[in-house]
Amino acid sequence: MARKKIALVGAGQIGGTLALLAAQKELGDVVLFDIVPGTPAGKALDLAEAAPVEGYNVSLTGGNDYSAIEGADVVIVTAGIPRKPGMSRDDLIGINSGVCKTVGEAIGKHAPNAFVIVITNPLDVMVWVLQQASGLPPERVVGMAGVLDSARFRYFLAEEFNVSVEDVTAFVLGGHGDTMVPLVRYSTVAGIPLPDLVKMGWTTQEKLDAIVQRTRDGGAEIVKLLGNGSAFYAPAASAIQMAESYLKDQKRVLPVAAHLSGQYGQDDLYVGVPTIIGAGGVEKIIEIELNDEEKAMFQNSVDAVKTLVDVVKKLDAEKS
Ligand code: A3D
Repeated sequence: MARKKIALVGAGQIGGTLALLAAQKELGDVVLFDIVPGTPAGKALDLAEAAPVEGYNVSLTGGNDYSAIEGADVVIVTAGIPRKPGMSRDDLIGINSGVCKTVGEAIGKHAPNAFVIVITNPLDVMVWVLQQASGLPPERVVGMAGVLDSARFRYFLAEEFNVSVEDVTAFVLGGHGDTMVPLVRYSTVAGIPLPDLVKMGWTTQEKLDAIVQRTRDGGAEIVKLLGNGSAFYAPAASAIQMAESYLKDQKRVLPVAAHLSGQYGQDDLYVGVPTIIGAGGVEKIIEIELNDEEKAMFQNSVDAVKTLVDVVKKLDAEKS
């Protein structure tokens, strides 16, 4: 069986980490693309030279020409600029929407059969831009955010309860921004919902509320600590989990920014929802029941994403 091909558009902090993880898991041959001369080829060569030590049997190459991504099975997009301290994800919209349009067109031309995972911020609207520009079917273009946001939530909960991260499941809905909705009711330790754990005295409501807020601010916490750039290890690990589920048809249930066409009462909008990811891409969007409070929080998050879509539409209209 021929090896799969994984194209990484953007060879920065996340791009390089994606390449390492994809190689270590032997998901397929890896090609890095970037507009900066030398960077993708340099990172690819460095990682290829680690192969004899790490023992991975994949090829790693890099280039500055879009022909490099030709025929890719998976494309992961991190092209653009990251946040600096004091910036919100939304401040990136002007530059990154232009980048995602160019990248989308290139994917449509060179890798039209790929499963595409977008990471560039502001996430939900960037996936929307890229899908439109690519012409690929929406079930094969998704955004990575929910896996990361849920992972942060899981890590904080595991720390609080002093249990393995593996036994904590958590759900985060909505857009990847300050309005994201960590769903306490649907988050558990070994199947025990968080509200029950409060009743059992494992934690207090105040501590749980603080963890929810820390999850919402998870990206900013790292941006502040790093001082120059944003998180990259956990974002890369999260996108690789999505790519693996697609490539191996694992049918993992993962929260991703998926294209809604009627689900959750939304139309032609990308936003974070639980999905099943398999060989068909987004094979199913799972519509969970929300109570009134959760519905209001979800709607607030959806409205924030819609506002950004309108900003992009306005920018486009000004250009044409
Ligand atoms: P960084 O290390 O700056 O890498 C971005 C790379 O994109 C650089 O190497 C650039 O040269 C390259 N680039 C810029 N324009 C183009 C273009 N037109 N074509 C190809 N490559 C280009 O950033 P990073 O890797 O830390 O972050 C990448 C993106 O991911 C940023 O927009 C972040 O905000 C975003 N991000 C998202 C999450 C989510 O959870 C959604 C988390 C962390 C970062």
